[in-house]
Amino acid sequence: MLAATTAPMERLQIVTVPQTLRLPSFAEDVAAGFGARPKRLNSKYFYDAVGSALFDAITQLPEYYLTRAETAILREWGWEIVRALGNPVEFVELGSGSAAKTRFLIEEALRVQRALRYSPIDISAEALRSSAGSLVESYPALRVCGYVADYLSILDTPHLRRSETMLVMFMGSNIGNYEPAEAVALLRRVAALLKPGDGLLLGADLKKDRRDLMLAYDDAAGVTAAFNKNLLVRINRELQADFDVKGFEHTVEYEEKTGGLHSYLTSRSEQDVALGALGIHVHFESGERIHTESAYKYSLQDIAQMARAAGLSVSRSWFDGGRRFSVNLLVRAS
Ligand code: AVI
Repeated sequence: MLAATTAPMERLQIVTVPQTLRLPSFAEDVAAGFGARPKRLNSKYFYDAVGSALFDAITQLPEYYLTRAETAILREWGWEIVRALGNPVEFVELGSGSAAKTRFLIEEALRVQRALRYSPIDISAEALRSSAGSLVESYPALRVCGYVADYLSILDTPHLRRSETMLVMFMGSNIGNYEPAEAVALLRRVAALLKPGDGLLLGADLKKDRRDLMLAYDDAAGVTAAFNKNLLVRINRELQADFDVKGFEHTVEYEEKTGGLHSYLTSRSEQDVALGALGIHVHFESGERIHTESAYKYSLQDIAQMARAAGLSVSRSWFDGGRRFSVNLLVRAS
């Protein structure tokens, strides 16, 4: 039990989880991606300091409805969401970022239980320290145990094994940036963590009119284009490459059948680029595309199917007023 007078810093713990699995380096991934046909770059590399700031700007754009719609759901239905599993509950959040939207759930949980433990996981120590610090300042009955870690690696460690009822959150349609088979594999690993009675809260963007989707990923002000092209700026800086960033265009394509919104960097002309650190030259034909991101959109049936394939089932779903976005409570399939 937390004494009401416990100082904020005594309710905050940050653990840095060492990477056990050796993941390919940026250089290795870039070399493999440019060696592949079609050429590709992994969207996880968007998020250097500039890319993270550009993503924050994207979330404020009039065309990018996702963050606003998810926030509206948590604001309106947070009370029902935190009561859906039974209390007391504790929260774990995969890829917590600023944790701004999580506040709605924290506040609701603290209405029905005296104290709450929240375990945010984020790869950025800076984002984690700043969000966790401000949360413990705001809520005297909140204890935060944050993990600086890649959320994929921490799933296989004992850090998240809890005896209390646990609500694991994976919000913001981050699931959509995984290929369908990878998304199921990821959910299966989360499912392995869940005890009977636990839940996974999954934010997932919904299939909708192609024009709205294309605009959300190719906004009029060009912020998403800059976010995409920043990958080339990063490669120039970190891998001593000589990309002429203006020589590439941000292009998007929506594949209705799969719900895949694909982003590319398309070469405006035939050109050769040197990647100094890799000791290679990469040739681009005019119009040749580098695939940089897929953002999958789902029907309710797609979400149910994905959950089922991971050994989970959808217990409840909540929507914003325009039914553009969904927040789903997944539980272990019995
Ligand atoms: C982080 N992720 C859920 C965003 C999305 O909507 O797929 C990334 C993004 N890419 C372009 N705009 C936003």
